[in-house]
Amino acid sequence: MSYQVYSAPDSANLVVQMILEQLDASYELCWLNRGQGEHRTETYLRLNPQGLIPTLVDGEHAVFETAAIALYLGQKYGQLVPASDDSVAYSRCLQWLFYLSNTLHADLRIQFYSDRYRPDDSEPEVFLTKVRARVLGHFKLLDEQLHKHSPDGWLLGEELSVCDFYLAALARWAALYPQGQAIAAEDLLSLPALNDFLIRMEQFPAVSRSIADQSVFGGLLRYPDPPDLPPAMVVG
Ligand SMILES: N[C@@H](CCC(=O)N[C@@H](CS)C(=O)NCC(=O)O)C(=O)O
Repeated sequence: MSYQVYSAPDSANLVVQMILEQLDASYELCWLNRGQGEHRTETYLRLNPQGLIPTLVDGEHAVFETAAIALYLGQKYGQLVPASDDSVAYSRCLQWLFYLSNTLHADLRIQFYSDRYRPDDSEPEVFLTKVRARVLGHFKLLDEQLHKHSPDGWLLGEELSVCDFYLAALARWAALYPQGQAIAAEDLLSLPALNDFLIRMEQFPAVSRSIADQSVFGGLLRYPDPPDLPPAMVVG
């Protein structure tokens, strides 16, 4: 049976799609038009009461939150997530997955949608500069972690995991959104282990195929290009 992934171009569904591709799972992308508020309809809110993208539907079961979907799929297939009875490896996976979700992705949302978070009396550029510096600090920490397993390893060590696909997408968006005001790609790529990681992640067909499905015809992860679509359809 095929999964349904509620999606918008270059949104967090990209992480889910890359994982499904890597697992060779059958899935269908259900596109929502964010410009027309299709992620806020009553029908969609029944699946994801936050009104955020993505949601994965597996038969009668709907799961939201990117990290939770990643864990659900990895465990279901017994791939890309260490077995839960290996408590050390499993806790390492949870640790980095939560870091990516609760810290990096959460702060990236502030970078993408700074107007929602910025105090009314603060200068937009000053606020965004602070947020970008915070986000870059998170990537530095991740670079140090990747460095421990370089040149052939991944975020958790020797084994590729869902965390790697999540990190790859977060690095792509960090250098892209908000368009014209994102972190400079050169700043991210000056982190050597991260740069090397992104080069290797770009080689996965699961990555290139999934990004192509977002209507992206140029750079994937390192010098990312936005989807070739009207801006209203593409917001972080
Ligand atoms: N914590 C959520 C964040 C998802 C998220 O930020 N989704 C964005 C698209 S990348 C979204 O739905 N944005 C619409 C909005 O914030 O109004 C998750 O990991 O699923």
